[in-house]
Amino acid sequence: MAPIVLYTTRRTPAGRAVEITAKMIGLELDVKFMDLTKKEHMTEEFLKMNPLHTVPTIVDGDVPLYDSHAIIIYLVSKYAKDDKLYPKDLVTQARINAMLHLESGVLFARLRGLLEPIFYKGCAELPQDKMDGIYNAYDLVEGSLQSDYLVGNSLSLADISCCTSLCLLNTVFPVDAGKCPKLIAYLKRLEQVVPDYHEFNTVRAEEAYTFFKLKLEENKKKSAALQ
Ligand SMILES: N[C@@H](CCC(=O)N[C@@H](CS)C(=O)NCC(=O)O)C(=O)O
Repeated sequence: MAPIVLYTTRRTPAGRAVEITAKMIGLELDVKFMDLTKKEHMTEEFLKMNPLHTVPTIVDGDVPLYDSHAIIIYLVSKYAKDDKLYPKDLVTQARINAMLHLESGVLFARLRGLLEPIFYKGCAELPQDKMDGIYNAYDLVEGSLQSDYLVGNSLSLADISCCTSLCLLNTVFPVDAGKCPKLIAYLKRLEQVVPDYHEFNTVRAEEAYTFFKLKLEENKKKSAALQ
């Protein structure tokens, strides 16, 4: 069987969640890194696979699927040897799903709301209300951490999904250890238990941070030159 193809970028948290999930269940992927600045996700061919033009997108056989949360549930349900990452128990699944929605609707959405205008739209500043939204998101995760992991006492898709955005957020906007000690300890724990955390999260988040600083500086110079 040909490996599942993953269209993604090195920096995207959503794509990294798919890479980590595949690694954890021993699934080989044919990873194709795309360049969104060259609009490779807006081609007719890509839009046929994913009309939302987002990465990650996978193609399993001849079936294209998109949205990281949908993809990681699909991969574990279809290919994992056991259900540890997404237990069949419906209450546990509902709790994991709630955290996947937190990742999608709060963590990733607020991260994207801040970074995208800088990466792609020439924005030269970080609006305070958006920064406040990031620190409020940290408080929400702090409050959600009732044990070592987001759901129950073992690593699940909730952690795999949330840690990708959290790692990048924490690199760019460091978590205050005084205000969110559980979150800091949680991220350190995940560094130990998620396979290749350093490569998938730390290194890639640093790459995003470098790009962020470069673009912010470039945008500030352009905006100053216009005044
Ligand atoms: N909810 C989606 C979000 C994916 C997403 O927005 N990815 C960004 C890259 S970080 C993207 O593809 N942006 C291009 C676009 O929206 O046109 C997921 O989890 O897969």
